[in-house]
Amino acid sequence: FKKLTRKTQMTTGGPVFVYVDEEQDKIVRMTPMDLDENDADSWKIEARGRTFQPPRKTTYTAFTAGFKGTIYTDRRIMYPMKRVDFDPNGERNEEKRGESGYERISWDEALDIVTGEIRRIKREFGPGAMVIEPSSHHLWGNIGYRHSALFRFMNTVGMTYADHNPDSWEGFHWGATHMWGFTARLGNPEQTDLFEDCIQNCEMMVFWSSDPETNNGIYSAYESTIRRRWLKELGVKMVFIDPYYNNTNLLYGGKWFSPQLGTDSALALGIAYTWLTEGTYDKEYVKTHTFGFDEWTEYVLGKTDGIPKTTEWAAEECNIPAHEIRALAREWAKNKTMLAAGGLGGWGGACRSPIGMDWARLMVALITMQGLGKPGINMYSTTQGVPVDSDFYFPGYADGGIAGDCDNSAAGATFVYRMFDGVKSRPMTSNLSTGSGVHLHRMRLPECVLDDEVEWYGRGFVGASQEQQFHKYTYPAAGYSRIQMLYKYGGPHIGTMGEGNRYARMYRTKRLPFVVSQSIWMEGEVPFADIILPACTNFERWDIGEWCSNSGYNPDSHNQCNHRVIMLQQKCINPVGESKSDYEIFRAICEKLNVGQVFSEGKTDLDWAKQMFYASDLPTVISWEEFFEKGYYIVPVTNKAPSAPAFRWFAEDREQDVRGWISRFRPGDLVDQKGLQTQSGKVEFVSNSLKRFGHYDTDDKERPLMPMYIPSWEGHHTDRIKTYPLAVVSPHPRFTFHTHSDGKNSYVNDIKDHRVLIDGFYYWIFRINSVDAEARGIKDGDIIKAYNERGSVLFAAKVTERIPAGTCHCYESSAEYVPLGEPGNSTDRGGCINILTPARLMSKYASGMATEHCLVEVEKWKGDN
Ligand code: MGD
Ligand code: MGD
Ligand code: 4MO
Repeated sequence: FKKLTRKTQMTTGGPVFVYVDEEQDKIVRMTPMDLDENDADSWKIEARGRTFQPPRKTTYTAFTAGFKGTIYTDRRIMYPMKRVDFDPNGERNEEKRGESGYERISWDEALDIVTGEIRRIKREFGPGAMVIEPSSHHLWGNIGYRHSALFRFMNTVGMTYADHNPDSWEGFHWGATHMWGFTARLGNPEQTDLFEDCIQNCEMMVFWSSDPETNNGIYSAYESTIRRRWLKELGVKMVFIDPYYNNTNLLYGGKWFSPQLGTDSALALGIAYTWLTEGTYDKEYVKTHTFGFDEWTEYVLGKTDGIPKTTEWAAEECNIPAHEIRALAREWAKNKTMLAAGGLGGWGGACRSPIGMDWARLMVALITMQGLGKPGINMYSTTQGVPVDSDFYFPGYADGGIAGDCDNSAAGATFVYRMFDGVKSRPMTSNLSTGSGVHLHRMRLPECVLDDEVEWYGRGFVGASQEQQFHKYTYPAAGYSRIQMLYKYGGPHIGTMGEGNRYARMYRTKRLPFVVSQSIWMEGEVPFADIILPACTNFERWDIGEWCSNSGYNPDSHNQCNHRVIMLQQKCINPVGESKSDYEIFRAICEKLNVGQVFSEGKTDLDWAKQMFYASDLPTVISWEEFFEKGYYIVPVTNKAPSAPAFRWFAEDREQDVRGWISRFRPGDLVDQKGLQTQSGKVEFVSNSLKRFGHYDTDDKERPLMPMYIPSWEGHHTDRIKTYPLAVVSPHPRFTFHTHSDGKNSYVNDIKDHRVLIDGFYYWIFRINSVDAEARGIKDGDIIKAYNERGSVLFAAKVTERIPAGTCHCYESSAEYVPLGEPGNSTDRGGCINILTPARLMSKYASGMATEHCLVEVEKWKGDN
């Protein structure tokens, strides 16, 4: 055997030891980490007569295990490329994008074309006409991350950022914030120290739109699996409310409730009705901790609209028998119950649906009625809140890295002051993407290109106040030019954004004169670009980062992992082909534009990693040399602050004492440092913020003043159900991280629950009940076409009883977009279910995505396009 070198790297699915054959410059193997005796001790919890301690190793996901396959795939972009019929000085043939081929060009030529266009656009159109758009998720590492290197580049050159919608949070952000505040978490609940509370006190878990065995909270691989196993061993009852018999349900058993899509709010109201009429809610708590409860009670009992929300009424809507709803309500009230609303403590596919805002608010309503914050009673999903030391400071990826952009990241909270001295090293803020600058909405990108004027409310990732999301935006902004150049980073949107075909159509028009794609793989939207710049993966460059730590609107998210793992992400191999790190590409462009020194300060990515090391608490415990050698540091738990479970302070009417971005450190919305961020300081069943905004009874139809049942506009009460009778739920894929690791000819394609090989093509899977399949003559493994007025997509049928008749299941985020005919107007064979989901926003004033369910018809594919 050759001698292999062990390197350390981090991924969205866990940290890895990477074994490298340095002679061959090749990655040979990747494994999870085994912690050794020099690493800090693990935490320990005493509960119900037992001691619980996590295993001394890390876990990783299928897509992390398969990383080698995506590094060495033939789908890697090996050198810079130019679309064959694109001539920056002559005919651009914009309308041929997506069909033309590519020719290899040199880095010099590519950089000359890109910088030539940047100069031209700045001189001809002025600021703001260049738009840059990365995606939600980036390969791991605080230096290379999009909030870091990309923002520094964007702000150095002067580009407009296409604002992201709060995709993961939608219903919590646009809905729940108006009930309990927590804008600094975009409406999600705090989770600090809840695992200890859960294992000591909880008797029943209700997983509602929550599948942690699939979603792993976020980024935390299978760290929480053991916690649920312990709960199971202790006899904690588990209930699952999910149209799909999800993977967590599959592993732990427990009662499965499968509501008709778009009707969860009716089910929630049926439960509330039972508690109200049987007197099984916490009356004292509700009296002292809520606002508007009586008015909401009148609605539930039917005194305001004449419809009592009885379990019979709910049964009719959601297809769950009334006696089962009553039994659930009674068990819930009888036991100390934790509500896992979504996979992280918040989130959940239901929050990304047309009923997302009401669903999220009703989750808050139910847990409040039972005494939110009392021992064993909380909104908790088992994925966060383990007892790690969160006071040891290391930044997360949303803390702005080497950019320090306080407008577009969490840099201004803490990190920017530690990272930059303002003399030798400076942050790089935006001249365009500021509160009052120029804005584009990622989900309205096609309209911003194709339409003359676009309007929307709320930038999305805004956590300063509840009111901030009511701000109105127009594109183009007054005095700024229209978009002349799209600098795209990766290319997933046809697989991830509603009515995905819009993105393909956007590219094929003269209204978009220049498109650059800086990408690692040839996939999705990438082959619509004029110039393609090949980037490399994090395994081919230096970086630094902490497992699971996004920080920002997910404060202390490292507490999903059983150990805090801070890692020097070592360069394992040289960049494949002629690819370069994103940082080096940005630097090369900046150098040609005479701003190279401003961008890089003369530093390499490793120099920046070292600067970040010194900006953290690491130097107090380990030297740079030792960290560089060993590659990682496990934060000990010895200095952990005393246990302060989420919402206990609220239940006990004390000042907030949990960790993270908490109101106490930004008390502008509080009175006497007490209570919630809402106007009343209480959980508002009638929202004062919505009342002040004033649209609840006119045209903000999907967001009434209090949480109600508003039937889904993509559901069974619409006329469309006659033409498109099947409702499809499209949650996050189990075996990939969104589009990361899908396709690309990697081993992930061979996972039989991910894609299916039929006649030489790997089709994405569409799960359909045997009744619906039989009615259409569809058999397991058939190629089917799912369609509606938005488009059509081919899939491999999986006939299953894990989904009831009338409902189908299809993961979102196919990385492949393979149109059979004209791009944007023909059937896709890649498997982008989001071609069929709505582009409509949650409501007129809530610019969230509502893609989680859609109506379609399905047939056996007849070979048409
Ligand atoms: P989802 O997969 O959207 O996850 O985490 P979540 O929002 O918690 O939904 C979870 C469950 O809700 C699914 O089982 C789905 O069937 C169910 N569901 C969907 N709609 C409804 C509904 O209307 N009612 C009910 N009762 N249930 C419903 C998301 C989180 O996951 C995020 S935001 C990201 S970015 C990460 N993505 C990701 C990934 O792509 N792959 C993997 N493997 N893990 C991931 N983790 C993260
Ligand atoms: P990602 O897969 O994260 O998807 O949607 P997107 O943000 O659109 O896109 C990442 C892109 O960046 C990929 O093209 C990848 O190749 C590229 N990339 C990654 N790392 C690097 C790098 O280091 N360098 C370069 N140059 N490129 C890189 C995610 C979004 O999807 C999310 S977060 C949610 S929560 C939504 N969930 C959801 C749902 O629940 N249902 C439905 N139907 N749709 C959904 N869409 C949303
Ligand atoms: Mo997300």
